[in-house]
Amino acid sequence: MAAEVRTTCPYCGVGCGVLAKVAADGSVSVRGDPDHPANAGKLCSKGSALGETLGLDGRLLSPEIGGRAAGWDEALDLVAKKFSDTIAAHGPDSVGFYVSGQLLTEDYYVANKLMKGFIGCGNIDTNSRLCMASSVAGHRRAFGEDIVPGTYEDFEEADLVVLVGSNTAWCHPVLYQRLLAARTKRGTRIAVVDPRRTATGEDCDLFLPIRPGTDVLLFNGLLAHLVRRGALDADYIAAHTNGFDAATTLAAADAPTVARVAEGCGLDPADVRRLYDWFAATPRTVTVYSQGVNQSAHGTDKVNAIINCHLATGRIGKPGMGPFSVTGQPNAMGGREVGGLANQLAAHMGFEDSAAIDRVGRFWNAPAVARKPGLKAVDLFEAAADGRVRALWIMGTNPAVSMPDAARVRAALKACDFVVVSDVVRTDTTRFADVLLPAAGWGEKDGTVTNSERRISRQRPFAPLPGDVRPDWWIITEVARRMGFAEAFDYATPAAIFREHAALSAFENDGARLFDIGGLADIDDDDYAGFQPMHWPLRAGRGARADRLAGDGKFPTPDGRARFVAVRQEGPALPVDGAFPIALTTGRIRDQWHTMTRTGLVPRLMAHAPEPAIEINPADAAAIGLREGDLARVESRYGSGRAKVRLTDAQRIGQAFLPMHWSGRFAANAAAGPLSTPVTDPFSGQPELKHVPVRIAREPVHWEGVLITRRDIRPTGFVHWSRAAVAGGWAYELAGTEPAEQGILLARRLVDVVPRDRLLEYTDRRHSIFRAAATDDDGRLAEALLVAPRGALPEREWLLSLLASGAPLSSLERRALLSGRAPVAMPSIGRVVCACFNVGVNQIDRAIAGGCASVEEVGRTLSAGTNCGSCRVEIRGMIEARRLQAAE
Ligand SMILES: Nc1nc2c(c(=O)[nH]1)N[C@H]1C(S)=C(S)[C@@H](COP(=O)(O)OP(=O)(O)OC[C@H]3O[C@@H](n4cnc5c(=O)[nH]c(N)nc54)[C@H](O)[C@@H]3O)O[C@H]1N2
Ligand SMILES: Nc1nc2c(c(=O)[nH]1)N[C@H]1C(S)=C(S)[C@@H](COP(=O)(O)OP(=O)(O)OC[C@H]3O[C@@H](n4cnc5c(=O)[nH]c(N)nc54)[C@H](O)[C@@H]3O)O[C@H]1N2
Ligand code: SF4
Ligand SMILES: [Mo]
Repeated sequence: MAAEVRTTCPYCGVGCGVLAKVAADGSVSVRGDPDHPANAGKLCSKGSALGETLGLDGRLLSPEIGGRAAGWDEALDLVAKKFSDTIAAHGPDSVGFYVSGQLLTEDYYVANKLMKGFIGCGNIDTNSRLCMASSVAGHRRAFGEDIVPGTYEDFEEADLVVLVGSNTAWCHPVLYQRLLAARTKRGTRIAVVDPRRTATGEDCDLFLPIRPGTDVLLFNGLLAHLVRRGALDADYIAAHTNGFDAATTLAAADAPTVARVAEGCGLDPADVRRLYDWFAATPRTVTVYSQGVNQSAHGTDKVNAIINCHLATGRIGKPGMGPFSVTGQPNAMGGREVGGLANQLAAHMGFEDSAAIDRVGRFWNAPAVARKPGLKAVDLFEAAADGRVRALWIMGTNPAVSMPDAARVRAALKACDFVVVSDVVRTDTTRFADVLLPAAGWGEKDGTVTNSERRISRQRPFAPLPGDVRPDWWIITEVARRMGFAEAFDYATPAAIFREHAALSAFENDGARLFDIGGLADIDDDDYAGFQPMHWPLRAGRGARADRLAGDGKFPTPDGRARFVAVRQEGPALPVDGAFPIALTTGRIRDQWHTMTRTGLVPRLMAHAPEPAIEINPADAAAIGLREGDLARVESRYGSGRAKVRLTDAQRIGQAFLPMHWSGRFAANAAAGPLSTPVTDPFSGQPELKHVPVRIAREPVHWEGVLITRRDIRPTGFVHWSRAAVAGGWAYELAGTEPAEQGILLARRLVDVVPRDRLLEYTDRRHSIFRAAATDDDGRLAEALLVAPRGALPEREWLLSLLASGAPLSSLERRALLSGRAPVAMPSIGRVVCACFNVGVNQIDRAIAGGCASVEEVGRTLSAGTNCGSCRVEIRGMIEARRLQAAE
């Protein structure tokens, strides 16, 4: 049996250690690494399904030029020539890179060095612009450098954890489970500030359903309250900070009373007071924030409003205390360290300081080093649209889906003269590539990532590179060599790149930059191979050091003091109005990762939420005339989309939520990107992805269909379709506004390729019902298509079980096919709640009815909730609902 390889999960910023093992048949199994300090052996539903995402279906296996397969030499020569020619004709500002937190630090480092050092332009930006830019800007304003002072242990050593705009239960599940475990032990209080009652908000001690965009007011009110109560650390403020008076004066004017805050934030004054009292009285307080804070037109101010409260109480960098920005992507932090943002240079040095620019230029031996920031993501695509940027290289991100105003981004990709895309699979973005470069994916890549708590870990390969696939660092350095920069990009291994990156962080660094990993500048190949997860900083010759930063009150500003930033609550950049009356927010669901390129392939990850759904409050739905399961049309000023309606009182009246995940490869038109606004925060350039005014209407659906098939197809011509991976193939949901007879004709085209003699068909014209089924050579189910008027489709669970079983059909089953119904009744497990053990809502219901009165008892009976724990909140809700029912 092959040995287990120690690597890191490629999903969220928790950065869990993973042990991967390849079996003799090539299948890969994973388990949590018990020795990794981030997760101590735990994995969430996504992490534990990693082994199921590694098939070669859809993989890019060779370079392509204009859609035809090409060799590496030809593709690399062309990329280098087009970039060089464009720069020669139009200057360095006419090219750009758009990169990603999916890249490893070594990939990121060479991409940044090529653009900023040798092309001599700042035009390299990253999808972290959509993710962490406001935190970066807020940290730099307050601390002078982009530092996250705390560690995950602070979650466990705190007495109060305030989660702001963070659905930690679903988005950082293993960290959340650590918090819950600590709560059981020490009685930690958890407060959640989120407009929606998320899974995180379901299980907390205080839930504040804040009016979207008003977090500055809430935290200004807190600062004013701390002043009024005298709950300040006056010594700390005097010794270690600047700007206290200006910030508190503005906060007091902005948020003079609890009543005013409650009114502005749409909250119950008693809840606001409770939060303030808890905060004032609890030294060990951690305030955790992510996209509800960052993705806002006022994101940077939100970050500083939070940090101000921690500075005022001296609660930074000490056990159980601190503001804590949890990062999204596996290597969002590594990208920030190398300078992957257009307004950063490298190794936490910026463009403000000409000495720093010279220093980086000297270190790289790069005479052309960029002297000014480049274009940030939204502006970069705008420049591609209007011809200022003529050659664009996209690596490891899917902007045709994930950028705001995505239709405009697609138009920009079409308009741009030369578009290169490096990706692992085909995506909505690769369709626009002039040159497509097949990159190594997780399990093949080799390098480092940094998680939310500044811990550097290794991603290690355990599978060979398939086809002609190459790692990103290799692709980038090959292009650099061909552009004439061979000497500066002469690396044989990722370890060599890492050493240089470490050396740059320490270069002429007398302690002014906290990001210093000079202690690793001489790491040899063996130590790099065996590298154990470590926090930075790791200075040369410093030996043991504290894991937290700024605990001594010293900050990387010129005078060593942290800065209060005076902020004021601004009105919404884009208020709702009569034409677009609903405030739409977008974000994540439990088992999907971004544009679904990996998690969308795993049946058990699709089962929790198989269709794209817009969540709205029943009162709004009633006013619009929408019922559960209807198809809604959602329109903003930028674009439109369609999704199924999910009614929930977790959503407040006047607000709606759409997941960001469903790309054009998974649904006709259900992406959040085209609806979202490109309005950005003035300091960070981060777009306001959490708020856009929309209107919602009911689509008059006349027919619905479902196609269960082994084939991977892309339906066209339908008003709506979406698909979910199921065991053995795919299930396509179809819906249309045309009369049902027309729907039948349209849907029937999907099985046109099936040989006539294979296809069994049944038509009931009077009721507009159509059914078709086909078996393959071995007599196994290959296709089943059911079409019926709205609401009249039979259950599909039986057909799905036939596809999953892969066994030849019995004659009884074959005869039953056209009824669409099982020949013998089978109990349905219902919608899957526990993705780890594939346990459905009906099974849990039955277990509760049978006497299970706690989440633990359900776990003992069905195993549900006993692995990653992400579904425990939902199970608890079901037990609670049953108890209330019984009491009525
Ligand atoms: N399952 C899963 N996990 C993931 C990811 C994934 O795709 N899937 N992606 C990873 C990445 S890259 C990221 S960046 C993180 C994101 O992790 P999170 O930030 O936790 O996730 P989101 O769902 O984007 O947004 C969080 C919450 O912000 C709330 N919100 C909206 N507007 C406001 C507001 O004005 N104020 C406040 N206080 N809250 C508001 C939303 O209702 C939402 O519940 O998740 C990471 N983890
Ligand atoms: N409306 C709305 N939009 C959002 C958000 C939101 O909340 N709402 N959130 C934003 C946030 S926080 C984020 S982080 C972004 C994420 O948005 P994207 O970055 O577009 O999302 P992914 O699906 O993670 O895309 C990563 C791509 O990289 C490829 N890939 C994976 N590993 C590698 C690799 O090693 N090398 C290469 N070359 N390719 C690789 C994958 O196949 C995939 O196509 O979305 C943003 N967009
Ligand atoms: S919490 Fe889940 S997605 Fe995040 S790193 Fe850990 S296993 Fe991966
Ligand atoms: Mo993100």
